[in-house]
Parts: sequence; C-alpha cells; structure tokens
Amino acid sequence: MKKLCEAALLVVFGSACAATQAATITPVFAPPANEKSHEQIIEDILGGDFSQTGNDFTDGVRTVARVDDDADQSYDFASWSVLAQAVWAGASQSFGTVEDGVLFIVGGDESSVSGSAFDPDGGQGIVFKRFGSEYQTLEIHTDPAQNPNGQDHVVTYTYTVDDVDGPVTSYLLFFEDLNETSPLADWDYNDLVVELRGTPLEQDTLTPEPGSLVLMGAGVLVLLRRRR
Ligand SMILES: [Ca+2]
Ligand SMILES: [Ca+2]
Ligand SMILES: [Ca+2]
Ligand SMILES: [Ca+2]
Repeated sequence: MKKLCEAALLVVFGSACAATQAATITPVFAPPANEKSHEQIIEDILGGDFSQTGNDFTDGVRTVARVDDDADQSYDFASWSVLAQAVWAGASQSFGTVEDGVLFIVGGDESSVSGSAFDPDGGQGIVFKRFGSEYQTLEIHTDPAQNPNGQDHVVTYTYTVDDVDGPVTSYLLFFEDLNETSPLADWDYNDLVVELRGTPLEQDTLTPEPGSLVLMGAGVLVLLRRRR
C-alpha cells in the first residue's frame, strides 16, 4: 500500500495522501562532549558549514535530508558501494550485509577511518549490518525487526552528488552500536558512519502491480472529467 501511495496517489491526489502518512523519525541524542554531532560529521564528509533545518542539514546550497525511518530499512540496488566515513565509539566496528556477512573491518578512528566494499551483483531488499568486535558484539541491522531488541539503531541521510555521468544519490548511514541494556548506550547514532551509493534496479523490475495501474487509470479519469 505504501508503494501505491507514493507512485499513484501522490500523483493523483497530491498532498491529501502525504498528509495521511506521518513521518517516522527516530530521535537522535547529543553525543558526549568529546565526540562529534551529526552536523559536524556531515561537515567533515562534505566540507563547508552546515546547519540544521528541521530534521535536515543545509549549507545554503546543498541539502543533506533525513530519510524517513520507515524507508531506511532495506535497499534495492543493481550494484552498490560503501565507504567508511567516521567512528565515534569505544568499540571496533565492522560492516557488511545480512546475506554476505562481514565485508570489512573499519580501520582508524574518529574522522580518519578506512574500509570499503563494492558489490557488482546487488539485489532486492538488501539489509546492511554493523558487526561488533572485541568486547562489544552487538550486531545491528538497518532493519530494526532483525535487531535483538527490535529497536531502530540506524538513522540515514541522503544527498545528491554531481558525478561526471549525472546526479548520484548518496546515503549516509549513522549507527548506534549499544543496546538499551548497556549503561553506555547514549543513542547518539555516530558510533559508525558509512556512505552508501547504489545503482537503481532496472525500471522493469519495479513495474507497479496490476491493481495499482487500474487505480492510477481511475484517478486519471477522475481528473479528466473534472477538467471538462
Ligand atoms: Ca555548522
Ligand atoms: Ca532507521
Ligand atoms: Ca552511541
Ligand atoms: Ca558515540
């Protein structure tokens, strides 16, 4: 129903549909004084001076927009790549997917980290995952339902990069690496930050279901009649 709402009803009925869909935004708490905030981490990655506007960040030219937490749980990509961007945590961090397990252990610390992966095969419904190491072993998924406690441990932002081949959508995934049973859990969501870019799956694999097409057709008919 959600896809139908986005694909068809938003076109046909405009804001009426959007108004019935409240955004789900997982709250983010301030980090300890010796760690960087989301705004500062975004500035480290993109350069410039960003400031917060609602749930988003902007430097006046570029907008780094918060992704609804109903929409950051899994991804459909023909291929994708990921690059570690920051670690503000005591624990070591590893990154991978549910399907493939650990793809790399993050090296370095704070704003100077290393680690990357490229998957030429992609897939539908890819769930990304942070793995612990050393003393902190919590395995965190972009899909909250797969976390041990069902809590949302990932908040996501998106921005557009002007590549030589045209605009590319980039996602910044911010992980909280401790669960609520730990006295150190602070929900600052800066413990691991990675940047994700993917090539969309071909459009023919995303064709709306027949029922959606019928509804879209009906909506267009209504519009045409009203115009007469
Ligand atoms: Ca700033
Ligand atoms: Ca989330
Ligand atoms: Ca934390
Ligand atoms: Ca932290």
